[in-house]
Amino acid sequence: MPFTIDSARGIFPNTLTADAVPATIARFNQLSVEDQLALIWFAYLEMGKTITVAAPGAANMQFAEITLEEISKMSPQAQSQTMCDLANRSDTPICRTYGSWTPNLKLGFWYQLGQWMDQGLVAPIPEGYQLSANATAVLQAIKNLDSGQQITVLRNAVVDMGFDAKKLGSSKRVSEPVEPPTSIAQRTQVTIEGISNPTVLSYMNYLNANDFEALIELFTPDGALQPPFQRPIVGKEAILRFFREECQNLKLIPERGVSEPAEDEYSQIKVTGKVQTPWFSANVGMNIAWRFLLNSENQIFFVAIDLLASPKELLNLAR
Ligand code: ECH
Ligand code: GLY
Ligand code: GLY
Repeated sequence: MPFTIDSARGIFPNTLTADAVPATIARFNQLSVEDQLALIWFAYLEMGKTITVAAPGAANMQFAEITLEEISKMSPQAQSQTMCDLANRSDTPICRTYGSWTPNLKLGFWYQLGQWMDQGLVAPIPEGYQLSANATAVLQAIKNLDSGQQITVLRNAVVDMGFDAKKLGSSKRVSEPVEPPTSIAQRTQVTIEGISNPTVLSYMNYLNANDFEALIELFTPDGALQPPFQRPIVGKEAILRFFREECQNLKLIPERGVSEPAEDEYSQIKVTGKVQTPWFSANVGMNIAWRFLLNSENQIFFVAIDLLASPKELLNLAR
């Protein structure tokens, strides 16, 4: 029986993903919006003691600038209300604009607001704000996660805010400019213990070089890519858009892998290693598994990217 995307999702079922992340998000979503904002503020302060966030580039922030300006001119009360609206996913003009942004723009927007709150230019979380008992417990749960899982919780919380992008339609999407790929002379080549498959090596090298046009040609026309904790993105057009909108300047550091034959002359390959996001660079390495399913022509029919439960999972290459 040939593979479907659904059956492909089940390859290497022994892979242990960081379920603490969706579990924590679910608990976070139960909190009042005041608690949500204060909790993120406290979590962000706490994390700032050990890891540094990189400021987004100015060119990347041009699309959020008008909204940030607008907020900076509001009364403190209106500023707090706007933040609550965002956490509430309300239907307001600002929440609609926010909903049209890619994850990086949303993160950059909050990065700027956080700076301004810190400097007293935008309404802060009230001094002495008391988290509810539930919020205190969720904050503690976040503190107990490893740094890669912590930033994933924060990212997902930020991405989910604002008006639901699905209700806006994809034509409204706003993203940062796509930079040209790294020049051939400056590219680095990965090596992966146990893996010589040229498609898998090219996948890593093209992504590291932001060469999305070459990268997408590694996929079958009906291929799919499944980001951590998300449904698969299906088809070359959608995957290419995802690469251009959400995958610039990632650093993939694969370490080891296994390759096995599968049905219908397919092959399944699992690779483990680290990934760095430009937001935290080498400060935070996320423990990642890639689960590839390649067809007989060595094209990618499916690849899942998983955030692993623990560093121990980096050594788990069992089927
Ligand atoms: C303040 C209080 C009020 C409320 C809010 C505030 C601000 C919060 C801020 C948070 C900033 C958080 C950030 C998080 C960044 C996280 C980035 C992550 C990236 C993960 C990327 C991965 C990539 C994997 C992939 C691979 C592939 O092979 C294919 C593509 C892809 C405090 C004001 C809200 C400012 C900056 C987790 C795992 C490897 C799937 C992408
Ligand atoms: N410094 C994070 C970014 O601009 O993507
Ligand atoms: N998930 C891609 C990024 O935000 O870096």
